[in-house]
Amino acid sequence: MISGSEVATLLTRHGFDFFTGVPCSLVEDVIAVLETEREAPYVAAVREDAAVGLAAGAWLAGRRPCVLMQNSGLGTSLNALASLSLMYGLPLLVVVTWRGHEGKDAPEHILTGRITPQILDLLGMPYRVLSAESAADDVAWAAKEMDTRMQPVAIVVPPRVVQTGGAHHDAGVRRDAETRRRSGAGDPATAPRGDATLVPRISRLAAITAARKPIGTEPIVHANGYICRESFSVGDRPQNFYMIGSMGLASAIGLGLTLAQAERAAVVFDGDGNLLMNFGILAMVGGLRPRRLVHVVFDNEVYGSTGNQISPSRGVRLDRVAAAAGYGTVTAVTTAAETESAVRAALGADGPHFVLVKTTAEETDVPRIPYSPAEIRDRFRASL
Ligand SMILES: Cc1ncc(C[n+]2csc(CCOP(=O)(O)OP(=O)(O)O)c2C)c(N)n1
Repeated sequence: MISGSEVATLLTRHGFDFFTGVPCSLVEDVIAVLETEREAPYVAAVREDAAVGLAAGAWLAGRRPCVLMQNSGLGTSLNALASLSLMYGLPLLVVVTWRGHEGKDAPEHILTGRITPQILDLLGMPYRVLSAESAADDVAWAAKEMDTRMQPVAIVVPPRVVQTGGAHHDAGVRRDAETRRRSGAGDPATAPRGDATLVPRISRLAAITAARKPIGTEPIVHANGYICRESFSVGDRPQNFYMIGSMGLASAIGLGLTLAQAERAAVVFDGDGNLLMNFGILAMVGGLRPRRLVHVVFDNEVYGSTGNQISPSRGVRLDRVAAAAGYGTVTAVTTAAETESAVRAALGADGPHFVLVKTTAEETDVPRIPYSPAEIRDRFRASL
């Protein structure tokens, strides 16, 4: 195996000087190093296609860009790659992780894993599969190839080629401290107005536990990643829809539920990264104003499920954006008691409701969802 910092060094040595993307745990150690690059720190993009757009702008302005993404994000960025990078001929290195490699992975990765090389072939993007032995050659090849062809090329990263887990815990602790510092805890003079009350105090698990208390038989649609898993560990029920893929779409599913059954409350347990990937949903909710939608966002200011990379929510009050978009009620809370009473109030009144729960980046060791996607689907639908 090769370390994350060795990969980062290879990239910078070959002149890559603009890094962006959406994280995948297979390259968490690489991103952890790139986030601390002095000259050009990794830019957290809200979607993979936005990252491809950023890279286009960076190349036009004289940089040598690299986008890091999970292969699920190849789907998200197909159009940006086809009708921006490939059409204009904008050089770019896409580092794509290969989840679902050899059919061994969580269900959401299997199909995309099987067709990852074909997607690149269909797009006409040359690629190499990274190996620890050939890594230096692979990066040199990519740098040369994208310049001579004037187009995007890819390096595909299978599991167990780049070390992972080295940066995970430290990053969470470091970012919690940084969050407190930036939010002005103990330093009211530097706190942005109104933000001092939003110092994270509880873990996401404590927040999910509190939010679950007032919920009876109402359906909950969970965003992918640890939000699903921690809520499952608090208590499983057929009315829990566990989104194990399709990052960003839990809110859309919840909106669909309330549009189809307007009298029934529907709760969404979202993450900041998930919401940012589908930010336009706020405008749809604001425009459609479904009365019984309760949109709860557990905002730990990081992509917790993939290694605690900083998320853009750090600098944005998501609750204020929701208020501006037209939600009926908007609350921002930081304690378990406030979380419980905000969700209780939302369930008992007309909305649409938005509850922002600021949480720490702490993560609990919880099991994966044991059900197949079809089981999740069938018991959830029957419960409605
Ligand atoms: C299109 C796509 N890109 C990347 C991923 C990898 N991924 C899975 S969960 C996750 C982080 C979710 O972040 P957030 O919504 O903030 O929840 P948290 O894990 O922090 O609780 C990411 C990046 C994915 N599943 N799909």
